[in-house]
Amino acid sequence: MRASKKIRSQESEVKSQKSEISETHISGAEGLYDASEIPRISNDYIKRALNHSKGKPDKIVITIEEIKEKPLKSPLLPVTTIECDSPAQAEDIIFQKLTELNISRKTINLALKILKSEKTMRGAALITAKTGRRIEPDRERGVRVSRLGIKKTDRKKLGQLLSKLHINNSIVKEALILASKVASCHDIAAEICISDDPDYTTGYIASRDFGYLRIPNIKNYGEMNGGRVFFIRENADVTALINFLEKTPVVIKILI
Ligand code: WAQ
Ligand code: MG
Repeated sequence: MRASKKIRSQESEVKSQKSEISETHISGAEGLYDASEIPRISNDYIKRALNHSKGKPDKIVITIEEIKEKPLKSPLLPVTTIECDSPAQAEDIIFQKLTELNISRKTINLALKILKSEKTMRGAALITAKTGRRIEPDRERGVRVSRLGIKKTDRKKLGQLLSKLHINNSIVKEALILASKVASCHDIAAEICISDDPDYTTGYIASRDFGYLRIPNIKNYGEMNGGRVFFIRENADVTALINFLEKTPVVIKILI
């Protein structure tokens, strides 16, 4: 599902007084489901698009595609919530954890700049971990991870697991499934995510090394910025990587 709204942005140059129409991203969601679940999920997605803290969309697109290949299986990342009282403290934690994975300070600074930009993307930015090169082909859109899901029995287990941690909601569930697919890719060293929803202030960093690390107060309440950045190994095959993220079906397994 993809929901957007047209906005009229006044051009800055005074001599040309024309205004430009551009589309702003409101909300998106994707998943792998049984055919019998299509009506219910479509309904959920439409409701979500129509009741979003970023505003009312004027266009909602639902795409439904049959998947013929057998999905790959990847393990669910372990979940931890760390104590964090402010965005400044969050940055300290981010630098500490990501530099331990040999991601350079330059790269982390660039990632934070992207996540703080008021121009939000629909997908994720890709940056090389050491040299801090931006490598996604479309910098406005980014790379949208899709074709990811969890089987019904594991979905139930996931609900129980998250209930114990008092975070059993669809925001955490979907983010955790996405982060688990992303972390299963060996060319990705880590991910950082800040929601672009003004009323959701918990973000996360994730990797195969330290799992899914939730960071409360990663941004201040009311802020509209956010996004995702994936830190990529220098010599990664970028085309194959993007194809995996966007096209390869992956089902997340709970191994407990
Ligand atoms: N693929 C790539 N990037 C995405 C995708 C996707 N499928 N979905 C969202 N993004 C990017 C996009 O730039 C959005 O603007 C940004 O991430 C934030 O998306 O455990 O709700 O859907 O409590 O607002 C984190 C949960 C919630 C933390 C993240 O993200 C927790 C969230 P949102
Ligand atoms: Mg959002």
